[in-house]
Amino acid sequence: MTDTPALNPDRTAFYDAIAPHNLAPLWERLHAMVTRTPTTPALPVQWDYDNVVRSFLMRSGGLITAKEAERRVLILENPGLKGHTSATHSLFAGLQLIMPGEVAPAHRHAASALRFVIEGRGAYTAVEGERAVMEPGDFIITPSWTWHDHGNETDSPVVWLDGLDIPIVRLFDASFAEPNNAESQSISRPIGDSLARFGANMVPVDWKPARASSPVFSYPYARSREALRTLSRNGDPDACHAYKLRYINPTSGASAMPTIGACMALLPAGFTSAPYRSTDGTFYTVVEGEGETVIGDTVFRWKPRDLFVVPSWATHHHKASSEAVLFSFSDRPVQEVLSLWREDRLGG
Ligand code: 1HN
Repeated sequence: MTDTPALNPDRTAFYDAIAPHNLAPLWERLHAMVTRTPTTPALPVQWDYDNVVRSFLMRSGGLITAKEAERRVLILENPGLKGHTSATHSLFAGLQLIMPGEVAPAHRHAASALRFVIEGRGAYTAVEGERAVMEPGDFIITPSWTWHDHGNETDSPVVWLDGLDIPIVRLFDASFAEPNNAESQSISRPIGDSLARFGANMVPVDWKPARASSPVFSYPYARSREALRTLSRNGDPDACHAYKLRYINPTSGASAMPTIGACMALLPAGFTSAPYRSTDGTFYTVVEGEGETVIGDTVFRWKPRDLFVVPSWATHHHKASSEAVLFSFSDRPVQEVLSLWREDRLGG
């Protein structure tokens, strides 16, 4: 590849002449578009939940009700993508607050959403007629076009991380949304029903999948944590990932939702990961422990409930000062299906 040709008056006049006809010269743009390695406007960024974000979130609780807001969410917006309402180029992240006695009304949309419970316990998300009661560290999905509403019948605020594929839906101009007639959808199945049907390495005999996403809506933290604890006792950690498990659709082994992949990792106390990069810009939140993540020249020190972004292809490593648990999500399943996903294990 050669450098972009220098501007000259004849060429400028030519570009001006063709522009009204909806024509443009590729040779002026080619090298910015077809880069040798990934470039992204997304920046490494961190949010301190306990000392910064939490008080703003609670203030928003006094400004607007969940009902009026429809969803009372503070957007975790990447400073390199201002105005884009997204945390990475392809994924939205936000923190949703639901106060005691509130309901976030039922709706459905083409976008898929994950919830990861940050603070408080006992609120619920209802998905397709089944409530999931939320505990810190639980991973809950609302797949594309499924009815969902949230409610908090406890006496404390509840906060969760929302991750949505909104920018992917926007890329394809494929957004649909619909409100439900009822504020809360009617409950047709008892709590725990989907986990009993699909979460015991069994499925109901003769069951056929109706959609690509997981029929399990709630992945309780207690189960994920126990699996990681056992893994960490049974073998050596991976050099780049330590002990890392991927949330799956148990009926297919694919990611829980086709557009968003999510994982939980346990880093032993004192563990330093080998440098790593991958094409999926990744959103992290800290569930347990303290440590730091070094992204290029940026060092983020973290503690429970902190949130941070590792942009696409940014070389990074983690250091855990105490035993730590990290939850993360990215667009990796989309990139894999499109044969775009790549990783580099540097020194691991
Ligand atoms: C949404 O519908 C929810 O259903 C949460 O809880 C966050 C962010 C952008 C667009 C729609 C929800 C959202 C959202």
